[in-house]
Amino acid sequence: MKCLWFSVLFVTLYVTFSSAVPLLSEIEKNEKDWQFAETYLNRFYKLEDRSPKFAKKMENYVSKSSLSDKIKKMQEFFGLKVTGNLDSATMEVMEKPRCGVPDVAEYNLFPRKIKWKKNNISYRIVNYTPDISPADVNTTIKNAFKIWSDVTPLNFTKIYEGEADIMIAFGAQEHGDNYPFDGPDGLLAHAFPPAAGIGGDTHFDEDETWTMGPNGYNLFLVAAHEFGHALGLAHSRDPGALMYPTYSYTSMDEFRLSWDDVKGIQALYGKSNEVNPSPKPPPPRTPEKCDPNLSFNAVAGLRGEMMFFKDRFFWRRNAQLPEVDLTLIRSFWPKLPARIDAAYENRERDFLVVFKGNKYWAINGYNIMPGYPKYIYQLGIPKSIRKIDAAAHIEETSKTLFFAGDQYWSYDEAKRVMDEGYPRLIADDWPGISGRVDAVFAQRGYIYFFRGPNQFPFNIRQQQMVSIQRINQWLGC
Ligand code: TQI
Ligand code: ZN
Ligand code: ZN
Repeated sequence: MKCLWFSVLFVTLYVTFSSAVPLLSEIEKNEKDWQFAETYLNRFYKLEDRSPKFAKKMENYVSKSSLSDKIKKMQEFFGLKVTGNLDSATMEVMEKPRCGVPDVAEYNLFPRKIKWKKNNISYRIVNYTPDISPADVNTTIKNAFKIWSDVTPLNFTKIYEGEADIMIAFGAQEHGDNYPFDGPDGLLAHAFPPAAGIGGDTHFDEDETWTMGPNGYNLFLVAAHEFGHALGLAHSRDPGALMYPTYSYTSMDEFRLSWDDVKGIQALYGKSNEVNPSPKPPPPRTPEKCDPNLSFNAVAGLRGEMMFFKDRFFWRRNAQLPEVDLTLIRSFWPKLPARIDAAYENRERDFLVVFKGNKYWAINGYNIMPGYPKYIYQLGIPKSIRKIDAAAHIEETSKTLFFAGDQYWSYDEAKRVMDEGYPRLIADDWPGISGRVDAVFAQRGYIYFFRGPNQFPFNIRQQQMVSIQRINQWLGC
């Protein structure tokens, strides 16, 4: 696993983003590499303003960073020599296919697997934020430790005086460790890797607004992430992991450590030694784009890109970019559910429509339009239909097709009513497509039916299927 020295990395990050940026040395290869690198780095090392609140906080980390900074960040992440230059070793990593295999883990440990050499770890809350009641801070910190003790042999004990292994404090600007905070935005918190003294200590920036809910910064989420660092975890490349370096709000009772987080912490401390653990669902795994058994929940266009929805995520495919981008649905649309049933884009009106169960949402950009969610029966789908399987908008006719079971409906977007004579059997009008579908997508005279790992492109005008293909071809596999 690629390793990161917290202090070296932290200083590098801090110095990198605050000092004059060294000019890039002569590009060792041709212009093509330069453009490839820029695309790669913008794709993988740029915190766009997706979760409006948090990304703004990170902007002094990223938006001021030039390409050289992004190259440094990428070199740090992959354990390469940090030069900021586009050297051959760096190009080699960028060109390596990022196509994962089903059990790849993306977590990272600090160098030499720094860890606590004991299982009983003490913590002390040295002071409190005025933003949250002390009782709620106590509960939140206890819960943030519990997510890690639940999956390891670790026990966390709170002490009220003296030196604990993990000293927890709120502070602003320079607060005693030469890693000053920076006022609102930017740094939110930091934690030192396991070691005596300052090791494990975790500090929260008092200039942030700490909350128990979705506004400001959720103390539970940030603390859970920081305690991952305090136990020896660096950042993960898995966008579904708590240790992935991007904030996206989840309520405490919905929160689950990802499979990648659990694998990472158990690589350090082993599994929980609880004798009769209450049966718990397995930690959620992030879908692998090249998994031969992959299936989609929904497929839709979005402003020229394609969106492939799966579980909590979507892959975003831009035909101009070499790689698809895996993102948490909630980092774009915090109020949308995971595991959606169907989605389509109405390009004429520039909105995306997402379906789950008997509800649907109309989305414009990052915003859910007022008055949503609505109920699918309001579109004219019978109340007996509890959910739809797929939806596709056909631009040429401005009709939207809804698929449920072995039936489908045609909705006239212009008149905003369901067409007469529906539902019809899918098999009658789309020969070769028998039974239910996972997702449907229409573009340029073709309608693509997705079922399990296969897709069935259909030529609409000729009313015939043209081939059977694997769905992960869309994801570059
Ligand atoms: N603080 C960084 C962090 O805790 C400090 C840091 C930067 C770091 N690079 C590191 C720690 C590498 C260990 C290894 O990640 S932060 C998040 C995010 C921050 C960021 O204020 O940027 C969270 C604090 F990005 F994951 F949301 C908490 Cl949850
Ligand atoms: Zn500090
Ligand atoms: Zn972090």
